[in-house]
Amino acid sequence: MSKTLLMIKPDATKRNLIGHVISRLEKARYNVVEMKMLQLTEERARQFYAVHEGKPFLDSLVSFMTSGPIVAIALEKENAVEDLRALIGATDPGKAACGTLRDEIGLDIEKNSVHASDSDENAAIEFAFHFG
Ligand code: 3AN
Repeated sequence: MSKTLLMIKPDATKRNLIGHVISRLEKARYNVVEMKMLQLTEERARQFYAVHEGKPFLDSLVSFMTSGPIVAIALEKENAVEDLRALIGATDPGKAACGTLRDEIGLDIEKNSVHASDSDENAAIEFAFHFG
């Protein structure tokens, strides 16, 4: 078993898609091990996306991620990180494979509904960020 971290972003919480996303995760055999709904501050959002410092989309991304509540979910399954990246699809919903979460509910490259850790190392960092 390995762990990964998923966030349901403000565009999805606003459209009442929390239950839908969790249902997709559970059907894909993920165990929810920790979960919380929260509002990111600008400082915390900048900390989370520190890797994107200097990118032209960072200010807009921080503004979006602080525009409403998010849900942070720690998940457990074999091959958790890689399988979840496959389940959510490409960053740009317009390019996400058919049937992936971002293809299904993502709005655009910024408002793409969900975040998932991209490596075991980042999963551990992001788990600590949300759950200590
Ligand atoms: P992913 O979430 O697929 O790992 P990252 O880590 O490259 O993608 O980007 C983090 C977040 O930044 C994305 N989920 C998206 O909301 C936003 N983002 C990435 N690239 C762009 C872009 N070119 N324009 C606007 N927003 C972007």
